Amino acid sequence: MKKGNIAEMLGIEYPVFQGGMAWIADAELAAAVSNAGGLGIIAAGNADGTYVREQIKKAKELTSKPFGLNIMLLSPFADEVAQIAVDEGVKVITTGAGNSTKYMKMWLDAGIKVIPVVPSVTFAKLAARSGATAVIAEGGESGGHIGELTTMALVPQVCDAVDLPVIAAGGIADGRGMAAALALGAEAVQIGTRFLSAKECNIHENYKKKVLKAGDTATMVTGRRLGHPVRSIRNAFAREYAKIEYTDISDEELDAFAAGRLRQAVVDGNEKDGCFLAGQIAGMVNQEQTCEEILKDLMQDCEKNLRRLAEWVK
Ligand code: TUI
Repeated sequence: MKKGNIAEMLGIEYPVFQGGMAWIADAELAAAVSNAGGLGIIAAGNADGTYVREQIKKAKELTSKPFGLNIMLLSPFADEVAQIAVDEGVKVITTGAGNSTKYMKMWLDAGIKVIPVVPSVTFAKLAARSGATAVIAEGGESGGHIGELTTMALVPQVCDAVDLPVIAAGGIADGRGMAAALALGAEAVQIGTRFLSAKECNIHENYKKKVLKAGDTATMVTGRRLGHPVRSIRNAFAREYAKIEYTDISDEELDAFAAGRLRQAVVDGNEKDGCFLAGQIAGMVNQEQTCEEILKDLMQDCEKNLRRLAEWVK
């Protein structure tokens, strides 16, 4: 398959990014994806600078291939992590959950390729105006913090709106989804949920089991009231959050109710109280594989489907 501009520009073999999943995407997962030919991405999430620096150093030891850093802009440590990325010579930054404009000059001056996640055309245009290298158009099928649009509706509109490479994310787990994303105008895909099942993914085994067991309607969205809708696997915590979300509970109490839940899922594997972020595609993730197997399978399946689609043309 041809590489496309963005894969060429980043020096990666396959046009596949691994989603920068907070608490989950550590140096080991990112390096495994990069070693397998994709773009592995370390997630800074809500972690402080010390943790992020350590992970970057570890990834450099584990791979000689390019890898990225995802900066979650709602994090209290975003400013610190933004500077560490520059100091450590990170090559690619993706951003999520906010507006990256304020860091753009500093990163671009350092020669970093900056690829914001955008949930709408408005934010795609803002990213383009501020000098982004490419944008990741992420539909609401994704796990974690999501926008309102679906991948199907968002990706072609972003492709039309900006003159930048577009990476499609949200609801993509196999070669059919990847071929569909290319058809919508994207030139690469970002995959999160499928990598939850990777052998190199260090989440608690209860988390993995939950994803492997999940069906098509296993996820739900909570958090709209506070302006941060989040998709996770339905469990006691998610049900309880949904139940209290539109009562007279204060914003602070609601925030406090959700605090620390992702850690409880990822580290403790607490099935009742944890928040198990996953996308709608979880129903299609049914086996544990290495990152190399996932990428090989994805690329073979994508090519097969692109050939199948070519048969529709007379
Ligand atoms: O960021 C994600 N997914 C995430 S972040 C996360 S951790 C979290 N912590 C606290 C509250 C909420 C989440 C778990 N999963 N995906 C990328 C993404 N970015 N989705 C949506 C956006 C986004 C939203 C608003 C990007 C820009 C934006 O701009 C808003 C503004 O006002 O600038």
